[in-house]
Amino acid sequence: MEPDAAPVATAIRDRIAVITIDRPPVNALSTAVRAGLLDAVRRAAADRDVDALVIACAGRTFIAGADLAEFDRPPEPPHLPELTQAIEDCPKPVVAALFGTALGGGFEVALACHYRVATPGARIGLPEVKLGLIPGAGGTQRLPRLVGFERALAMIVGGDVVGAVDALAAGALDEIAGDDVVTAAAAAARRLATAAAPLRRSGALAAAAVDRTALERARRDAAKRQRGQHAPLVAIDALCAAATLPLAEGLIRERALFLELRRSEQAAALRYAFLAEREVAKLPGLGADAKPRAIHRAGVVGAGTMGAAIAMCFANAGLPVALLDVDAAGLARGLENIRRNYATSVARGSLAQAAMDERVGRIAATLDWDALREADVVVEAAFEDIDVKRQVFEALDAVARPGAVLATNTSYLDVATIAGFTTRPQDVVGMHFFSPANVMRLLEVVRTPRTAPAVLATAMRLGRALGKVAVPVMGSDGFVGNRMLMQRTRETFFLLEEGALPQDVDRALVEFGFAMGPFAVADLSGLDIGWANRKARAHRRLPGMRDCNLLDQVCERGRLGQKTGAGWYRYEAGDRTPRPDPEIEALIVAHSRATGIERRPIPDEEIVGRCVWSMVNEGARILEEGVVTRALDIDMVWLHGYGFPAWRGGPMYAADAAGLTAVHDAILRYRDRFGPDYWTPAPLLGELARTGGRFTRWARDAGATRGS
Ligand code: 3H9
Repeated sequence: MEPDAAPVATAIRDRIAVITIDRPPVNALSTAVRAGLLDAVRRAAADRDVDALVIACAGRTFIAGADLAEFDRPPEPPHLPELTQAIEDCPKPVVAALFGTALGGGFEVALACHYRVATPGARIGLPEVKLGLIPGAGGTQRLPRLVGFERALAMIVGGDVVGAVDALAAGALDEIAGDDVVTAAAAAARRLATAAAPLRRSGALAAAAVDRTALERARRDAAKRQRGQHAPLVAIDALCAAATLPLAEGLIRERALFLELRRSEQAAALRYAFLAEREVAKLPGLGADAKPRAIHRAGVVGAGTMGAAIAMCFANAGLPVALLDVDAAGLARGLENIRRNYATSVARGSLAQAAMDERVGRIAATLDWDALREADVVVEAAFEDIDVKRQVFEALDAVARPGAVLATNTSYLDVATIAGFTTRPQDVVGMHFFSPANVMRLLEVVRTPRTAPAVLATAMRLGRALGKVAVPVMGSDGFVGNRMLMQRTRETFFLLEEGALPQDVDRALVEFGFAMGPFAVADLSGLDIGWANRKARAHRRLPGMRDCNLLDQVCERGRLGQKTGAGWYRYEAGDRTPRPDPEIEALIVAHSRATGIERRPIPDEEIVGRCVWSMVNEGARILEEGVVTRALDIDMVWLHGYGFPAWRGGPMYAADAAGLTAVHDAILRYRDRFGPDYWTPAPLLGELARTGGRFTRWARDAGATRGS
């Protein structure tokens, strides 16, 4: 399509008007598309040479929804409900030809049609809640009339996308055609035009009765699984309107609820998170020499928990992978872990046995470095020790083919030093996966000053192919995530010695929206990791700086978390529920007494403020130092690797939303109370607070309009 060409065109074939939307990339319903489609429907309805209409799309998908780019402005006419009503009211049959992903407003357009034909691979859904919205063009009123109250609840409140076969069985589609969906839709349109039966209008169908049990269950589930989010509960209200009000009134109610959410902070944050997830893949400032290299075969060094899970990532993405360990027993354990992991998915029904066999078959376990000779990329996941890394990278340098990407999964070690163990530092990059690597979406892609642009581009594209959110970062101590986490962890320990208990800190942060509290997370991953790290970093603490050794005390008692039945909490056999433990309380209280700290009640607001703003202050330094170039890089790290609530956008977005003057003031207050060692505001934060700037905007215009 030419940039200025009309996005909607009509072709009349054998008295069927095929109206085609052509607005790359996803045929979103911009104002021009809505206007064009409304006009095309009205014209075809009035055209004596037309018996029926087909709504189709060019490109890769049917309409994927309202145009998110327009959501920062007030809605402009023609509004989508006007369009969907015009389609439903059309006196001639209107058939939707669905393929790709017919989502949100796109599926609402289809729901207003009188018949829906889809390709077998089409996926449909109303995922608005994931953007902090509800369907705003009849989706909450028409879908329950087609598929029943309970099914509509599941689809709209969960926001999940459904395949064509399931959608047909549920009644959301009328026909699955071959891949020439437009021809099939035209045939259906012709049939309807000649049939004696009246058109089936979704809105005219009888309202679905409210299923009280399903309703209560949906409310409970939403409060638990989508904790803190408004949209799912509002969606339930809109669905109740569908069951209790006539269509016209239900539509008015839906629209009012939609418009309220459209203006909400949660919707703005979720929209930011959605767009940032796409933006993060675009690397600013990479030249033409940054062409990604092809990856057909992979290698992983180290068959421990991390290495085995990374090998699974490759196998899941369809890539053959050689998994090397120098220890036969370790290799066997790694393979066993892989099998067990897949078998759990098979038992749960989320993976077919045949798919498991195929994936396991892609992983070739080996003790022989020669097996890595053909690999286009090798990820090292060996022990976190610089001498071990030296041995691995020298061996890789000797065996890997020229041009292979050599990646390290190190969490804290210097990637540039590791690159220096090879004769090809330009091919070395960090690929920092998060545990469990086969589940967590975050991948920090760590470049050094010597990493070739093409290698960075390769690692980024590979990350995406593995289903990860790959975030480009410069080598720095702890990169982005762990570096900020260290700030928060420190504050959580200080809070304990000042008066809080692990359950208080966890509760406050879970209330804030974190998936889990930091102490429960530490118990889950094992306290020995943090303990070893603390010991390794002890020499960096300057004399006189405040330090809290509670973690040492807990670990010295053999309490290493869930795996030992006790950590910051206690656990009952076979049960992962963290239970507050009087022994921990006694230990903490005794520690406060011994260190002369008078315990006090600490309000949740202070817990959250100290935990989150300490991270944001570090995030500002990370930006300032150029470890990342955009605030959204930091936000993506926290959303996809550390359970930061998406509806708060990420720490840097949340700071912007709170107002950087307020954040700066809070940090100054903490500095006055706790001293400057940990609470000196980052210069960038000070500058943005003074000039009324925002991290997210600064990042976008980095350099040119710094501070705007
Ligand atoms: C809604 O419909 C409200 C209505 O109920 C009520 C109205 C009154 N708008 O994800 P990808 C861009 S709310 C604008 O990388 P994929 C995206 O930014 C909406 N742009 O591809 C990217 O741009 P770029 C309900 C959009 O193949 C490019 O398309 N709909 C939109 O992995 C490719 O995207 C949804 O929530 C949009 N709506 O996945 C669906 N969507 O190339 C949201 C995408 O510049 N979209 N873009 O980076 C998706 O889930 C996925 O994008 C989709 C394609 C599955 C469609």
